[in-house]
Amino acid sequence: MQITPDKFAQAFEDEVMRSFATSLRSATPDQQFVALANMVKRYNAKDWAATKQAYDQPTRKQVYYFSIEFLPGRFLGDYLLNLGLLDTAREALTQLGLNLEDVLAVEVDPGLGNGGLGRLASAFMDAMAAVGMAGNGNGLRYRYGLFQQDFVNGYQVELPDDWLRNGYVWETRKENRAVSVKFGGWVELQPVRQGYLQARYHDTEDVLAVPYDVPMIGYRNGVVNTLRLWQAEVPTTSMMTGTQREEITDITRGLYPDDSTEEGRRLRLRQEYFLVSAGIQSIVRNYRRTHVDLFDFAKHVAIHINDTHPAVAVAELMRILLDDAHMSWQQAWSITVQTLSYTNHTLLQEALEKWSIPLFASLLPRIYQIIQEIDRRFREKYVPLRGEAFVNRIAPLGDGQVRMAYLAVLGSHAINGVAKLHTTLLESSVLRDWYQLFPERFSNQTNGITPRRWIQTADQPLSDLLDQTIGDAWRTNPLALRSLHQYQDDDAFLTALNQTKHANKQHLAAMIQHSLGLVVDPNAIFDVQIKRLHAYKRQLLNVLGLIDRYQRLKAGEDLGVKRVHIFGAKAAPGYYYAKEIIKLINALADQINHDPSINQQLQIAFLPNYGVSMAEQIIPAADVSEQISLAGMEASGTSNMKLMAAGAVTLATLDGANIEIRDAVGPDAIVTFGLTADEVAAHQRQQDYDARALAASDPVLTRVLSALVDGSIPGIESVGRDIYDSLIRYNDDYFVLADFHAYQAAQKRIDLLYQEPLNWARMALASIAESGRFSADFTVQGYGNQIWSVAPTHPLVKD
Ligand code: 26V
Repeated sequence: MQITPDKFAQAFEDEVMRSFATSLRSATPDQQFVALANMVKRYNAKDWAATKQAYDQPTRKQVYYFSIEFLPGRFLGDYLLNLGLLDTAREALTQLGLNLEDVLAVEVDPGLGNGGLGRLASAFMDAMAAVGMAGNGNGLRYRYGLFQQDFVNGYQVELPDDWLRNGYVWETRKENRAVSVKFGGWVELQPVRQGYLQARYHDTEDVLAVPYDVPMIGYRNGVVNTLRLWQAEVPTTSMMTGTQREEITDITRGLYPDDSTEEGRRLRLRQEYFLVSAGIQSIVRNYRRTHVDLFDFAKHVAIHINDTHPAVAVAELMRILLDDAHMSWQQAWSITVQTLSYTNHTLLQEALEKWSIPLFASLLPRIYQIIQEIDRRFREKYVPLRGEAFVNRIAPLGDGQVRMAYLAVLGSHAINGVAKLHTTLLESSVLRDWYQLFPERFSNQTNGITPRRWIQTADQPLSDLLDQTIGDAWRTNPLALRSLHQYQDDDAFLTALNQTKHANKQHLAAMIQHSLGLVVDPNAIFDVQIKRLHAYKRQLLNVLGLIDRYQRLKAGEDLGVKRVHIFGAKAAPGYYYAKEIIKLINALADQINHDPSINQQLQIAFLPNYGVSMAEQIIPAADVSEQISLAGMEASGTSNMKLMAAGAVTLATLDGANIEIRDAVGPDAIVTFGLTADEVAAHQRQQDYDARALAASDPVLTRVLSALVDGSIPGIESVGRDIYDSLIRYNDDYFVLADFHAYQAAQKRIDLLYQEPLNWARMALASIAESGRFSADFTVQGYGNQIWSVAPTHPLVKD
C-alpha cells in the first residue's frame, strides 16, 4: 500500500467526518479508532475479495483450523504493519497532533480463549496469511469472553467481559451463509437401497449458526485469509418460547462454561458440536459450489482439530458423507481420516475430554450412533490382532464414556505434539498404545509465535535498533536475526541493546505506577512470569524464592541487585488452589512493597487482568523470563518464545520448548535448573519423594515455609495454611520443594550475570538472534508439509 503521510492524514480527517459527522478535533478517541479501522477495511477490501476468489479455484487445497478458542489481541496496529502503513499512520497522526499508540489502545482485545491454546490458534492465523497458505479459522463468537480479572483485598474477582458492548469493527455478519445445526430428537434409519440407509431426524432442536468473518491480513503480500466465528441464534421461523430461545442463544453466550455441573458440561458439548457442525456444513456447502461430488474432498480440504474440543468432527464429517452424500462406510471413513488431523496440547489427564454416554447420546443421537459404529468396527478389526485388553484401553467408547482424544486419533491421518519433549512423552505415555498402532501418523510440530506482533509492533525500540544494525531483512525472514551474532563483541551495539531494554522498562514502570501505584526502578532486574495460574507452572516456586530473598534482605544480606518480580496470571474461576496462590502473591507484594527496611531492593508487581495487550507491554521490558514448570508438564509454552525474542534471558526447567530454546541459544545464554522429566517420572514411579522429610532436614526451607503459617505475612491465615499443607501434608505434587535450591542457585547466577551489563547484553543478543526459528511461519509450514499437504505461496526459506 503506497500513500504519503499527508494523504493519509487527509483521508483520516475525511473519514472521521464521513463516519461521525464531526471534525477530527472534536472526535472521541473511540471515533478516531473506528475511522482508522474503516480506512484499513477499505484498503483491504480488494485483497480480501481476490484471496477468496483465488481459493475458490477447484484445485486449490484449503486448510480449516477448528479451535474452540482464539486470542487474536488487538488488530489495528498489526493490520497497519501488514499493509505497510504503520509508519505512515504514525507520522500522519503526529502531524495531526495525535499519538497513534493512544488510538490503538482504544481497541478491545477479544478474550475468546484462555491462554496458550487460543493464542497459538491466532498466531497460526497470522502466520498462514503471512506465508500465503489458504488457511481458514473456525471458532465461536462468544458474547462474553474470558472474565476480566480484578483484585479485591488481594483476591481475584471475575467481572464479565462485555467486549461487544460497542460493536466490533472488524467483523462482517454473513447471514446469507448461515447453516442449521440439529440437536437432540431421535433418528430413524430407513433402508433405501441395497445396504444403504437413509437417516431421518425427528423432533430435533434446530439452531441457526450465523458466521461473522474477520480478515486475517498477510504481511505485505496481498493475502487476506478469514477467521470465521459462529454465533448461535434462534431460527427466524421458530415459534419458540422464552426459555427455549435462551437455551439456544446460551450456546455462544460465553467461553468455557463451568463444567463442575452436569448442565455446564452439557452446554460445553453443545458448544463443541455447534462449532463443528456449523463449520463442516459450511465447508461442504462451499465445496459443492465448485465440485460435483465429494469423492475428492480430502484432496482439496484439510480440517484441523485443535485439541480435542472439535474432535466430534470425526463423526460429523462421517454423518455428512453417509447421510447427505450417501457414501458407503468405507468411502466415508477413508475420506474422513485423510481429511482430519489432530493436535494434542496437554498431557494432563484431567484435561483429556471424556463425555458420559447418556449425556452424549441424548444430545447427539445420530452422532452417537456413528461413534458406536466407529467403535464397533475398530474392535472388530483390532481385537484379533492386539487382543481385548489392548483394544479396551483405547477404543473410542469405554468405561461408559466417549473418549474424545481416542476418537480424534482414530479418525485422523496425522497426530502431533507441540514440542519435541511433549511429542516424545505423548508417544511413550498418554498415547503409547496408539503410537504402537499407527506410528506413521505421529509427528512433532513445535509451537511458534508471530514476530510481527511481538517484535515489530510491540517493540519499536528494538525493531529500530535491529534495522539500524542488520538491515530490515529480519522483518520478512526472522532467521536473518542470526546476523546479530557478529555483534556479540561489539560494545557499542551491546550498550545500545541495553538502552532499548531500559527504554522499554521505563515504559512498563510508568504502566505499573499507573496500574498499582507502585514506583519501580528501571535499573532493577525485571523478572517476569506471565501465564495462566496453574500448580504445574509453579508460580509458587517463584513465590518461595521471593520469601527467601526477602528474609535474607531483612537479615541484612547484600544480594548485589535490585529486583522487580512481575506477575500476570488469571486463575480459572473454580480453581480454588490457584486463587489461593494469587492471594499469596498479592499479600506478599503488600508486605514487601511497604517494608521500608529493605530499601526497595525487592518489589512485586502483580498486574491484574493479564491478556494479549498487556503482554505486549510487559514482554519488551523483561530481563528474565521465568519458565519454571515441573519438567514433563508444560506441553510447550509460548511465552518462553516471546520473551526470548524480546531479549529476556530464559530461566528454565528442562520442560516443553525450553529445551529447544536451550539448544538454540546454547548453554551459556540460558540458565537452566531442576529435575528433568525422567527424574520426575522416576520419583513418581518409585514413590520415593518425601516433601516433609526434605523440608524438615533443611533449615532454609523450614524458615521459608514457616512464613506461610507464622503470621509474618499479614492476611494469609487460611491461604498460607492450605498452601503449606499442599506442600507438606499432601507431599508437594509438583516437586516445588525438590527444585527450590536449584531454583535459588539459578536466580543467584542471574544476579551475578546481570551485574555485568555487557555480558548480559550478549545473552540477550543470543536469545534475539536465535528466536527466528520459533516464528509461527515455520510452524505452519511444517504443518503444511507434513500434515495438511498444502504449500504456501510466499514460503519462508529456512537457512
Ligand atoms: C486444561 C485444563 C482444563 C481443566 C483443568 C486443568 C487443565 C490444565 C491444562 C489445560 C490445558 C489445555 C490445553 C492447553 O491450553 N494447552 C497449552 O497449549 C499451548 C499451545 O500448544 C502450550 O504452549 C501449553 O504448554 C499448553 O499448556
